[in-house]
This record gives sequence, C-alpha cells and structure tokens, in this order.
Amino acid sequence: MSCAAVDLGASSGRVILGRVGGGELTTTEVARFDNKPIRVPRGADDDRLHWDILRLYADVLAGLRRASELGPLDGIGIDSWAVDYGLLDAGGELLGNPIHYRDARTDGVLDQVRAELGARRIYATTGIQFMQINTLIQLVAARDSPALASARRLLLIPDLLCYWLTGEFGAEVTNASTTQLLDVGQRRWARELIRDAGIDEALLPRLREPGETIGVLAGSARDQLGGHATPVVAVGSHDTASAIVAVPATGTRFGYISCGTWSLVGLELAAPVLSEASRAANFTNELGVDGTTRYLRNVMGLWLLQESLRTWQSRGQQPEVVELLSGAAEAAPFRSLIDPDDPRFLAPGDMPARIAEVCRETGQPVPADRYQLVRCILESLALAYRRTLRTACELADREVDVLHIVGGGSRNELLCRWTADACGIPVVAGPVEATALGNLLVQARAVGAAGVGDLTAMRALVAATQDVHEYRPGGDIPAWDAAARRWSAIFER
Ligand code: LRH
Repeated sequence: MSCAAVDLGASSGRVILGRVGGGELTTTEVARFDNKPIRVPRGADDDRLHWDILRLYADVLAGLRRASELGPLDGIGIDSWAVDYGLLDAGGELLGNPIHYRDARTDGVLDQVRAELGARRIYATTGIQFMQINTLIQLVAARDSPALASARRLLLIPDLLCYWLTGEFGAEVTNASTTQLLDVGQRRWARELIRDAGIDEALLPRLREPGETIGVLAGSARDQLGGHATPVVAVGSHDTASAIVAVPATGTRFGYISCGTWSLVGLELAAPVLSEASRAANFTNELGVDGTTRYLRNVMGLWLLQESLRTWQSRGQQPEVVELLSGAAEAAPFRSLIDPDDPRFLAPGDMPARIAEVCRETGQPVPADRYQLVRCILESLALAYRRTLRTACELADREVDVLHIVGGGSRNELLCRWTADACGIPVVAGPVEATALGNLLVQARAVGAAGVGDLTAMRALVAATQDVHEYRPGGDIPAWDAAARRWSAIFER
C-alpha cells in the first residue's frame, strides 16, 4: 500500500510517503515546510501566539500533491501535537487563527480550574496530568472571548485539517484524550465536567477511533489533488500515540520515551491508573491506539536545548549542534542541575538566562559557557527520565527491562548514553521517524495492507525494517545515583 502521513511538528510539518505491507515498511519525505507560531499584537502591551493554519493547510495540500504525483495514494492520515484546536461558526467556517498552547493566556488558570472543579474530580474522570497547556485550561482561559461565544464546533488541529480535506467533523480519540475533557474510563466526552467548567458541550463533535475511515477527499481538496477519492483515515492523530505504535518492542516489559521537543516518558498499559498517588505524582493516562493507555509524564524535553539555540542564533551566533554536544561531553559532570519541568521554561524566550536564574536561586554555579549549559540540560533530562520511569513503574506496579527512545532525540547519542547510565537499563534508540511510521501503519492496516496486524505485529515489522542502536549502561553509575539524590534535595524539598 502507498500511504501519505502528514506530521505537523514543533518547528516543521512534513508529508511522508510510505510503502507498507507484505513485510515492507519504507518512508520517503516528499515535503517539509515551516510550522512556526506567529506572535500577533492585540494592543499596546499584549499579544497572542498563533498557529499559521491556512499557510499550513496550503503546504499540506502541496505536499500531498507531490506525494500523489509519485503514484496513486491508498490513504492519507494526519497527526500533530496535542491540545490545540480551531473553532468553527455555525456555517463551518474557521473563527480566527488557532492559538498556540505556549501562549501566556493560560498563566495562572490551572490553579483557578483546580479550585473551581476540584483536582481529585478532574483526575478521577480524565486521568490527565495537570498542565496549563491542556485544552480544558485553554478553554477556561478563553471562556469570555467573543470567538468562543460564536463558536458552534471545536476541532483539534488534525481533525480540522481532515475536515477541510473531507468535509467530515469528528474528534479522534487519542488526541481527544489529551484535552482533559474526556472520560478516560468510558472513552467518551466527560459531559458533566465540561458543563461545570462553563464550556458548551455541543462544541465537541462525535468521537472516532484510530483506524476509522473519516471520508474521502472532497470538494476543492479533491480537485487540487488530482480528482481521486482517496480515503482519509483517522490515525493516532496525537503524534505521541502514533510514535508509540512504532516502538520496536519485542515483549511487554518495556518503557519508552517519545523524545522530541517534549519528552513523553512512560509505559503502555491495558487500563488507566487513576489512583490518588498517581494524581499526586501528576501522571497522565492518554488513550492509545487499539484500546491501550499511555501512562506517562510530559518532561519539558529538548525544547530547552532548541530554545537555547534559538536564543544564541537571535544574537547572531551560529553554534553547531555537533560541536555543542562534543563540548558538553567534555565539560565537568553534574556541575549544575535544573528541574526541566519548571513552568518558567514553557514559554518561548531566553532559555540560557532562565537556566542561569534557576542555578542562582538554588545556590548552584551558573553555567559559564555553552558547553556547560548543554551539559546541564542533558544531564537534567536524563535524571528526569530516570525519576519518571521509576515512578511510573511503582505507580503501575510494573517492571521494565529495556527503555525505547524514539523520535528525533534518539539521534542524540550523548542523551541516549546518559539515559542508559542514569536509568541503569539498556536503551534502544530509534526509529527517528516513529511518529510517521505509526501514522502510516495504522492507515495501511485500515485500508487492508497485507501482514499489518495488531500492535505486536506492527512493532515486529518496525523492528525488522528500521535502524535502531543499543546503549548499555556503563558510565559512572554511583555518580548518577548521587546526582539523583542531590536533585531531590534541591527540587523536592
Ligand atoms: C508532543 C506532544 C505531547 C503533548 C504536547 C503538547 O509533540 O503532542 O504529547 O503533551 O505535544
């Protein structure tokens, strides 16, 4: 089968053509385009961070056209990051550019929502980690906005693009689960909670499972893509859901990190963990493909490094990532540590300055150069992965023998090696393209590709066809143990 995966990531969007089935799984990137948020003023001293959604739709169409020129497509599937949405009016027209979750309008709203609705109730129903980026928090922040008042429908970003391609409304369930508006046990909208949050429940469309066919290309999208009635399939439209489909695990005793801008660290379970201890540890239960639960925590991830790079570049400096990493490898170990999940790291901005501020506040040396800063970020991430994985295992009463790192971060040898050392178990790194592969596998199965069966079979196909690299724990393990204790003493007081 020949399928096109559209994957919209934190800095770029891509269209990837996949050949799937009969033991084959190959990918070719046919288009890559910017997906950068745009800051737009809304008055003298305020602004909003927006998606550039129409530009993106045009780029998606152009990419799909290129893919279809290489041969007929059997399917199209779209994934992107979680929580963000567009609002439509009664005529089905988009009401303004969607707002990016890193916009500051949700600052302080998380505590308000917890106080209004009760943290225990929200967690017992939705099972979702409390983060100010969640759709529930975004909607409460926008409760009095004119756009929400005139909205008749809310579509998460992949669902919005699929609507433009097919004319069909819906909410794919893996992404819907990240909104904190879904009853995770029942796999349906948490209507009472939504009402009590002051949100119009009629905004939320029918849920669909990954693997359902949404519709076929229609209207102007079909005209622009050669007139074919290509099926558009609901994949795990949450990028993390797609990535975890493509973890090349051979057994069940594995942990994973979907490692990119965010690091999603956790386990795959058959059912959610909604205990009080799980709420206190702020773990999330996102819904996965084929009825699975992704039990994990969001760790701030390579965003810290990406924003540091952006800051340096904005000052006219052009540090090479390879050089930064080799310099970090030579820098003194464990000189300063940060909590990657410090909320002040969420918004775009001067990350080196924010990290320096944290070091000063906690009585640690401020990184004196870029290498020390990169070392501080990567060691702090490896320690966060260790803590998160161990806590997930305790809370879910599970053990793991191997940690899979998939996504762009699996290319970062230093991070993978330090993660293996910090966690004390082997790390299997790769595939880099896990999200696109998971997207392709689910749609290929839906349109009848040969030999693409359940998750185990899909993962076996990934393991047989994609490059992975194994890192065994081998560094100074007692030093990692001591650093983990030091971290707890500083940040868990
Ligand atoms: C990763 C991701 C993650 C979400 C965040 C908003 O790209 O989808 O799973 O929590 O972005």
